Amino acid sequence: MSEIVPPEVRPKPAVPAKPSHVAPPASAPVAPQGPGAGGQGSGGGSALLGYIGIDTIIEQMRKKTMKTGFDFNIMVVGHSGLGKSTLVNTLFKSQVSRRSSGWNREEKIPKTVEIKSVSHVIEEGGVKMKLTVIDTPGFGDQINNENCWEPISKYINEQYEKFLKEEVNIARKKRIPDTRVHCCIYFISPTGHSLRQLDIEFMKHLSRVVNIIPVIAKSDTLTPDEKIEFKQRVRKELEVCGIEFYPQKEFDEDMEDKSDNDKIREAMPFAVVGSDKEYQVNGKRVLGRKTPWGVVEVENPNHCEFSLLRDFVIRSHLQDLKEVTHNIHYETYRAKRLNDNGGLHPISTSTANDTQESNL
Ligand SMILES: Nc1nc2c(ncn2[C@@H]2O[C@H](COP(=O)(O)OP(=O)(O)OP(=O)(O)O)[C@@H](O)[C@H]2O)c(=O)[nH]1
Ligand SMILES: [Mg+2]
Repeated sequence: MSEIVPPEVRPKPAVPAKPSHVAPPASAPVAPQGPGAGGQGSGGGSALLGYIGIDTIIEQMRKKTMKTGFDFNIMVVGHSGLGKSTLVNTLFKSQVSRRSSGWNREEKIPKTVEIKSVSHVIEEGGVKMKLTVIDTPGFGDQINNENCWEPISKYINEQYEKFLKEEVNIARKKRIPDTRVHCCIYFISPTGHSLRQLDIEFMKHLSRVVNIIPVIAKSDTLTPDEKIEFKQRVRKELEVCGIEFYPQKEFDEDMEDKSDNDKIREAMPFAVVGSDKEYQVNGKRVLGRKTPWGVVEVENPNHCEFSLLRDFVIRSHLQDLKEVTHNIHYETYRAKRLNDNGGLHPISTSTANDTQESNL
C-alpha cells in the first residue's frame, strides 16, 4: 500500500527556494502557510500547491551563465584595405574593451596577411564573454581572384569539424570549446555603384555556411545621399542574386521576430566608419575620423551606423547568431558529414597558416 505523504513533510522540491528578490506575479496564488494548510486532495493544480517557483528558471539560468560565461566568435572579411582590422579594433576599443592592453594609438594597423584569431575575455555585470575576432587577409588584389573564398570557407568548416569531433568523443568534454564562427561581417567597397562580381560570388558561397552581415565600409567617403542610394542598390542586388544575409527571413520565429528583423533588414547593410584615433569634440574624447568637413564620430548614430551594427550584433542578436550557427549551419555540416562518410573519418584540421593569439 502506498503511503500518502502530507504536504508539510514532503521532501524538499528540486526547485530551490524562491529568491527574495524575485516577486511572484500579481496573479500568483499565495502559498499555504503552516502544517496541514491546503495541498491535499485531488486535482490541486497551482491553486492548491501555491507558488511552485517555475519563474526562478530565469534566475537559475542567469547564475549558470555568470559562472560558465560564453563564447562568441566574429570574423571580418572583404577586399584589401577596406578597414576590416580598423573596425575590429574600433569594436574593441570603443565599447567592448577600452581596457584591453597592448594598443598603441600611434601604431599603424599592418596589412593582414594571414587568418588570425585573437581572443579577449570581456566581463560586464558579472557575465564573462570570451570574444574571439577572426581577422582575414583582404582579397581581390590577386591576378586570379576566382576561388579566394576557399581559405575562409575552409577555416569555417574546420571549426565545425573540431566541434563535431569533440561531440562524438566517447569521453566528451562537459563544455565543448566553441570556435565556430557565429558571425561573418562582410565589407563592401563604398564605390557608390554596385556590388563587385567577387562580392556576389563570395556571399553566395559563404551565406550557406555562416551568418553573413554585409556592411558598407569607409562610409565617410560617401555623401548622405550617395549612402542612401548605395544601400538601396546593394539590398536590391543581394535580393536579385538570392543572397540570404543574416537575419535570414526563413528563420524568423514568429510575427514579433519578423517585424523586428524586417526593420533591421531594411536598414542593412549598415554604413560604418572605423577609427583608432580619438578627437576632442565638445569637450569629450570620441573615436572619429578627421575630414575637411569636421570630425566624423564613429559612435554617433547621426554620423554613421557603427553603433547600430554593434548594438545589433552584441546587444540584440548575439544569442540568436549563436543559435542559428548551431541549429542551422553546424547542423547542416554535421548531417552532410555523417551522411557522406557513412560515419566520421577525419579530415585535416591542420591550420598551418592560421595563428591564434589570446589575451585571456
Ligand atoms: N576613410 C576611412 N578610412 C578608413 C576607415 N577604416 C579604416 N580606414 C583606413 O584604411 C586603411 C586600411 O585599413 P585596414 O584596417 O588596415 O584595412 P584592412 O581591410 O584590414 O586591410 P587588409 O588587412 O590589407 O585587408 C588605413 O589607413 C585605415 O586608417 C574608414 O572607415 N574610413
Ligand atoms: Mg587587415
